[in-house]
Amino acid sequence: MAYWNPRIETMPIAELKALQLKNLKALVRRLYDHSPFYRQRMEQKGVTPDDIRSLEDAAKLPFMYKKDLRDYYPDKLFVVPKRDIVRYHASSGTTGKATIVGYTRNDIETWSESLARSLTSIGLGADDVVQVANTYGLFTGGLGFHYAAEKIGAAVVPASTGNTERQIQLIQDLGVTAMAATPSYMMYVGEVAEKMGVSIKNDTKLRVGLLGAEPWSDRMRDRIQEWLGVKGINCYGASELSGPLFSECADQQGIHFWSDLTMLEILHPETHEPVGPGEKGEMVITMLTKEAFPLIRYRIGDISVIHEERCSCGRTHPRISRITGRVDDMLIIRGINVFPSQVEYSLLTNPELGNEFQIVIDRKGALDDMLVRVELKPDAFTDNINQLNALRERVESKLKNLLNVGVEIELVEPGSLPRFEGKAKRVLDRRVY
Ligand code: DLL
Repeated sequence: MAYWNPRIETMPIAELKALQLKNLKALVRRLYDHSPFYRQRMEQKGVTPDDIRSLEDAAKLPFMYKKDLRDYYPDKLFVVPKRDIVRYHASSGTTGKATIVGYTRNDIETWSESLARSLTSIGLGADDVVQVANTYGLFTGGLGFHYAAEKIGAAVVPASTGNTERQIQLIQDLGVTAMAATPSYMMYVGEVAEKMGVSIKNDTKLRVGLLGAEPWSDRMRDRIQEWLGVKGINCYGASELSGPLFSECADQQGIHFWSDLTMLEILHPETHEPVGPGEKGEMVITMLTKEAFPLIRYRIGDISVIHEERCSCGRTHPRISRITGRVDDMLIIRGINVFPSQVEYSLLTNPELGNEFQIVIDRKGALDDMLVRVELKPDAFTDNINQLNALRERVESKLKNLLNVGVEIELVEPGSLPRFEGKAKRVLDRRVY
């Protein structure tokens, strides 16, 4: 079993917890002294850095929410001078504005180190050829896997998304052994390969899928394994945390969370009090060493379970089970985060449209399809097809520009969509994972 950083990865649990506490104390002190936002939040809760004497004391610290990221857009939560920022990434916020994340040089280094440990734990190394089929750009998937794969000495094929036939050609010609992608794109690659007369299992060296950025199931993992001969490794992360940061090891017993870099709590779904290992709840993440954009007790919204016993691979850091859902209404369409509130925000900028809409998500073949049905206002209702088509195209392109994902719009008659007495149910998610 190879380790990237054996001393840290196999550190005795007590020592690891001591290191985690040391890093937590330093983080709280730094933010109390240098971040007006965190200082104010801590004062509101009546907590000072001196109150943090054990890991349990973290429960005294204030939470941070996605809403805070929006309220302090774009960089008001950064705690380093602008000249120390070397990179920005962004991901969708709950309304029109994206969430911006800034990185110092050390932040990029820590991010790559975290994922390099994960890639090594799967058994990847200098002999591997890693095709990165996650989007390069503001999304963190592409560059995240790129830097980590280079760090472990693998050869990177920076294919990004799309042009699937060429991806398959490259897999064959360059002897690609691992591919980073969303699980649904991995399946799509399998489908296109079959149409081209290529069997991923028999005609290529592809054996590992670094898959994540969207929910998927054990069933889908087994299908990818049996059909394509590709071991589906679950990879987890988020732009606010830096990007893809963690994965399962080759033993596939949960996603290793590096405790020297992060602190993970699981909250009871109703009381929001921390629960123990083995109990399902909402994940709350503290990034212990991030410089530009640190996070204390960030309510990321994902639901999982933590396991603390040492893994069969020898690593002592805790693991989480597959993400089973979210506490909010965030949808993930082709790996891209979409909030129904963003859809509403964009639709309402069109004076011809009414207030009622419905989002229908389907999985046709391997990839997600999103349809938005929206009511016309009575005075915009017409049987002039050209006029309606022009309106539909305008609404579609506005929405696509905001969400970064293709959407089909269906304009419907005023009053034809369901009305709700209680909470509106605007999303019909028909996907089966
Ligand atoms: O999805 C980063 C990433 C890239 C992770 C590539 C893994 C692989 P965001 O776009 O900010 O960042 O979305 C983060 O995606 O809070 C989860 O809800 C969801 N998510 C990420 N990985 C998984 C996974 C990237 N393995 C949000 N299973 C997170 C289920 C996942 N959901």
